[in-house]
Amino acid sequence: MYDLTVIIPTFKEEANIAAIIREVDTVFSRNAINGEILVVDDNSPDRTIPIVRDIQQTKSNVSLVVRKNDPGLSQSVVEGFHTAQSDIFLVIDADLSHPPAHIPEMLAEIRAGSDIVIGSRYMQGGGIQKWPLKRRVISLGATFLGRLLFPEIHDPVSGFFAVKKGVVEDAPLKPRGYKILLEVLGKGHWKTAKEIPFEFVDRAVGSSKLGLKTIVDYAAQVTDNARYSWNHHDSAVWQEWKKLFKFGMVGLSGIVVNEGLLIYLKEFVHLVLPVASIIAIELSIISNFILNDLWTFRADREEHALGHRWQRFISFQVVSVGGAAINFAILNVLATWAGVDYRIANILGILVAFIWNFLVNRRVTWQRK
Ligand SMILES: Nc1nc2c(ncn2[C@@H]2O[C@H](COP(=O)(O)OP(=O)(O)OP(=O)(O)O)[C@@H](O)[C@H]2O)c(=O)[nH]1
Ligand SMILES: [Mg+2]
Repeated sequence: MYDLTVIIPTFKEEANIAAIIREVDTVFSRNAINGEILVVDDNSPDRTIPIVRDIQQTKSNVSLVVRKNDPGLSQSVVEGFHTAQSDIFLVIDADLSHPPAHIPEMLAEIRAGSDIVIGSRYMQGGGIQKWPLKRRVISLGATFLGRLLFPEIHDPVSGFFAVKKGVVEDAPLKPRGYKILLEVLGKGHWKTAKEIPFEFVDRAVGSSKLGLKTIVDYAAQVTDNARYSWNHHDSAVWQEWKKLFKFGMVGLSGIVVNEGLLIYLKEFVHLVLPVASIIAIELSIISNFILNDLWTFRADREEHALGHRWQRFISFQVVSVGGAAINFAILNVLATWAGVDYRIANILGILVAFIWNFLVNRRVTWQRK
């Protein structure tokens, strides 16, 4: 039994396949990893298959699956999951875009307890070298769509990731298109995902297969995962959207608290408006915090990185002031300079502030360890 299986999906990679196998194998020996290299090829018409067969003569840890039906990158990776001879799978492109030097770190994170480890291009320390603008825009669009499902994950469509066997073993994956990670996140059995930054290197040789069909397939895949979560309430997507919904309900309750207190303090306590308003705003922030802490993010309570309720409160307070400033700025800029009706401008301001509040509080105030 191997420690790890590195799955390399290939189609027409004769220019890269020997180099990627060599690099991965070097990383294995330098780090004392007993690893399997599993090439899953879609019956490439070029020399990819004979090259791998040739390497197999001298390296017993290199396996090859040649697929004849239902070609596709995601399908090949899933076939790799079912063929691999270990309990940890790591998927890597053949074209040297994903540096094999990160493999030991990803393996270590899995061993330390993460169910999924993602090589991330879109977090601090990560990046993409030499991509034309068009590719960047398409990739950012795909990433944005993916983040609607997984707001916590910077790069939910990376092709460089590791998973425990148990995550995907019985998962009802519907592999199609390019973004197999999204499918694994949407339908796999996992609790913890860890991202590590890496620098994506554009392929130097060989041909790219990205086309319009890829984009259409991807949109269908996102929709399918959203639908799946609607029927599977233990899925990561459902859990995340539940938090967003609760956060929204708490926000609405805050408006009621704010308005009610304002009227009470002004009419019955006879405070002047600015004072009454400040008190009403602050108390609604406090009540929002208490409800979010006890209800919205209750499921994460054992795992808050800000362990003390006071730390979370201070963070929430700062983020809320930022949200109010965003609301104020959008209202005034749109209404004063862009001629937008102030009531509509305010609704837009509230919406943007709400999204800000949710995303930042999710990532900071109630971030998980
Ligand atoms: N088995 C299999 N592998 C594929 C298929 N399409 C792409 N691959 C492999 O999947 C990996 C990623 O494909 P790439 O063509 O590099 O995709 P990309 O990185 O988005 O685009 P470029 O690097 O610009 O080509 C590479 O190892 C390809 O050989 C396929 O249909 N079947
Ligand atoms: Mg590539």
